[in-house]
Amino acid sequence: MKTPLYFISDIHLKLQTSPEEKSRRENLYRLLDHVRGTGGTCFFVGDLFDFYFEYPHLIPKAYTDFYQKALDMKKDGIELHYILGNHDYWVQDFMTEELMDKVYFDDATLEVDGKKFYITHGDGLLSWDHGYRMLQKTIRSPFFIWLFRWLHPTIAYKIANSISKSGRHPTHSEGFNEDVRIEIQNVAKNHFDKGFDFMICGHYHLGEMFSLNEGKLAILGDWFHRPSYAVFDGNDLTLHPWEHDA
Ligand SMILES: [Mn+2]
Repeated sequence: MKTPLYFISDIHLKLQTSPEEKSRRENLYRLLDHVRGTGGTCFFVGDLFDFYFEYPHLIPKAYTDFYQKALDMKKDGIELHYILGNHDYWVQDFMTEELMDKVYFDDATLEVDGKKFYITHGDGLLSWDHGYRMLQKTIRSPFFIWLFRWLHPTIAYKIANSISKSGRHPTHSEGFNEDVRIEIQNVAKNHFDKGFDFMICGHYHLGEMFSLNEGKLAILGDWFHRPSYAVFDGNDLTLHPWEHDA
């Protein structure tokens, strides 16, 4: 796998266009152009789309410019890896065969330049979140997906859009974030004890990096408030803000 490896998550490309969304995408595409210039590899660590549900013959049109960007990157030999999140789990062969080089329906583990990576979107990791894990199991089950696919796409996307609009991007209390930090750090220490060097996690929108035991944990940020990315240069993993005017 070609270094540098870039990791971004929680971009939540929207189904609805707006001036803000346009400028968010332009900013993202500047980073993707940068990645392209380095000849490295790009990892999307979940929730790339605010909602993605693919049908055997249909894909959502709201992301056309992204598809184009991804295909251009692939043409230049940039490998695209996609760990699915809780907003974009429902991919089919357009995503797995056409757009991405590799799609991970579960956590990803890999070894590059002698370093071992554990990469996860991270939803369902919190020990107290039993209700969420049950919901996750349900909406990822083949039966649920089969059932949802029978809805007319306009209705399916309307439902998804209203759910997405209601509970989106709550700013968590500092107390909650601190609980999350402790919890994910414990998960990471476990992986480091088993020989992993780096853990990369999305979903919690923190944009923070921690050195623990013998390893490093990156909890990636979202692309609403402070866009950021993590990069592995072949030796070390670091986290950086990606500014609009950088
Ligand atoms: Mn998520």
